[in-house]
Amino acid sequence: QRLVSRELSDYRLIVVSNRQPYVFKMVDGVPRGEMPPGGLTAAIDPLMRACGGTWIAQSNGEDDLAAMDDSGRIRVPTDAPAYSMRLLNLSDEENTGFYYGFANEGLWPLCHIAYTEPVFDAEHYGFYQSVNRRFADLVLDEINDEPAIVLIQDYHLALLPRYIREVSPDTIIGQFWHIPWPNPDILRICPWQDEILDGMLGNDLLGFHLSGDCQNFISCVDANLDAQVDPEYGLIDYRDETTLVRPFPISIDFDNLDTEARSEEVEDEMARLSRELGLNRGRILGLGIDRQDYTKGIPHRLRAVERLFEKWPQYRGRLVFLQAGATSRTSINSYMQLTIDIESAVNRINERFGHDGWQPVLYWPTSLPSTTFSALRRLASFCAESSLHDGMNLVAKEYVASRVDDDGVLILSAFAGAAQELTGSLIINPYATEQFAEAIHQALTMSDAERRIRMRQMRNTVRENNIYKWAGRIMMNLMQASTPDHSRLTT
Ligand code: GDG
Repeated sequence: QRLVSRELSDYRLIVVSNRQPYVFKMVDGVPRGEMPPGGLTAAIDPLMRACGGTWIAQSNGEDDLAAMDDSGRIRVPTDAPAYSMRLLNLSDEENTGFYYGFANEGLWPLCHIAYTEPVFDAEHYGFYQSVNRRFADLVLDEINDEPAIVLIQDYHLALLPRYIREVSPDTIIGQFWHIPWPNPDILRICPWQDEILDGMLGNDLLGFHLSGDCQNFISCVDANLDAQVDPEYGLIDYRDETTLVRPFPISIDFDNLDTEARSEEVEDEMARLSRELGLNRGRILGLGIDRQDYTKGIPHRLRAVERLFEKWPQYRGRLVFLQAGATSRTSINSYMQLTIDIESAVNRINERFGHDGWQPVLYWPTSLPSTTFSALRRLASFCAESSLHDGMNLVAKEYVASRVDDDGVLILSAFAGAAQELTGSLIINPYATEQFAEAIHQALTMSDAERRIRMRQMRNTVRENNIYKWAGRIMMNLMQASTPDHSRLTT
C-alpha cells in the first residue's frame, strides 16, 4: 500500500507534454521565453508557478540551448522564475515517426469520427514506443526516488504512464486526454490497442472531457483486457492497481480574455478592422477560427455559407464571412488536401456571388496576434464552429468570453464537447447543410433581447467553469485517486 499524506506540497510536481510551455528566442542577445498560444499552457502554468516543479517537453524553440543551465534546466518564466523546464531533443526521424506518424496519422483520426482513415505503420509505432521511453527516462531522472506527482498531457504519451509505473510504483500519475475516445469497434482498427490501453492504465487518474469518452474507454478495457470495471464509479482494477476514469471538461481563462476584449488595443484594432472589412459601411461579419484541421468541418461550414447566399439573396453584398486560423501539420497528406479543398470552396463562392468590390468569403490562414482575434470576435455577428468531432473546442468558449457586450450568436456543432455546456448556442449538425444555413439566417435575424439572454447565460457558464477550476478539480481527484481506499472518492 502506498503511504499518501495527501498534502500537495509533499510532492514534487512534474508535468509532461509534447509541447513546451515557453519557447525561447534571442532578444537583444539574451534568450527570452514566450508562452505559445493555447489553452493547455495557460491552464497549467499558474499551477506550476504556485507549486514549483518541473515541466518536461520536446524542445521546439530555436534558442532553448542558450537558455539552459549546466544541469540542462531552464528556469521559467524569465521575469519571475518559479519552476524548471527540461527538454527532450528529438531527431527528425524520431519526430516524423512519433509525432506526425503514430500520434497524428494514427491516433488522431482513430479518436475522431471524421472519416479520415488512420495510418498504422509499424515503424511509426516503434518510434512512438522509443520516444515515450525517452520521456520516461527523463521523468524518472527527475523523480529521483522522491515522492512525486506526474501529470501527463494528451495522446502523444499513451505509453508513458506504464513506463513510469514499472520503475516507480509509488509515484502518483495522472493523464488528461484532450481528444475524444472511440468505442471498441473503432479502437480495434489499431493493431496495438492492448498496449495503448495497458499503457494508459499505468495512471492513477485518467481524465477525458466528457463522460461519454470515459464510458467508451471503460468499454474498450472491458472488451480487451483482463480487468474489473465499474462503469458507474469510473473505476478500473487491472494488474493489482486501480485507475479512476473521470470527465473534466476543459475551459479557458475567462477573466483574461474578458479583460483583453475591453482593452484600448482591442478597441483600436476593432476600429481598424471595421474599416478594412467594411463594417463601418453597414456590412456584417460572420467568423470561423480554427487551427486548420479536417476535424473542424471547415468545408462543411463554407457549404452552409454558400447555401445561405443562394437561399437568402438579401445577404449578398452585405455579409462577409471570414475564415481565420493557421494551417497545421502541413506535411501530412490529409492536411494538404484540406487546404486545397478550403481554397477551392472559397474561390467557388467568391466567383459565384462576389461583385462590385464585395468578396463574400475572406480566408486568412495565418496566425494573428491575440488582440486581432479578440477584435474579430467582438465584431462578428456570429461565430460558427462546425467540428465533425471535437474533444471540447476552445474557440467557442473564447468567442463567448470576448463578448463583453453580451451580443453575438454562437453557432456550434452538436459534435463538439462544448455543445454540452454552451446550451445558449444554436446547435447544428455540420453535415446537414440546409439546417446549418438556416441557423446562420436565424442568427442574423434573432432579436436583440434573445441574443443577450443566450450570450449572458453562456458567459455565466464559462466564467464559472473556467480553466482554473478544471486544473483544481484534476489535482483534487488525483490526490484522492492515489489513496488506497476509493470508497471515499467524491465526484
Ligand atoms: C485540442 C482538442 C480541445 C486557432 N488558430 C490559431 C490559434 N488558435 C487557438 C484558438 C484556441 C486553440 O488554438 C485551439 O483550440 P481548440 O480547442 O479549438 O482545438 P485543438 O487545437 O484541436 O485542441 C480540442 C483542446 O485540445 C483543449 O483540450 O478543446 O477538442 O482537439 O485557443 O484560439 N491561435 C493562434 N493562431 C492561430 O492561427 N495564435
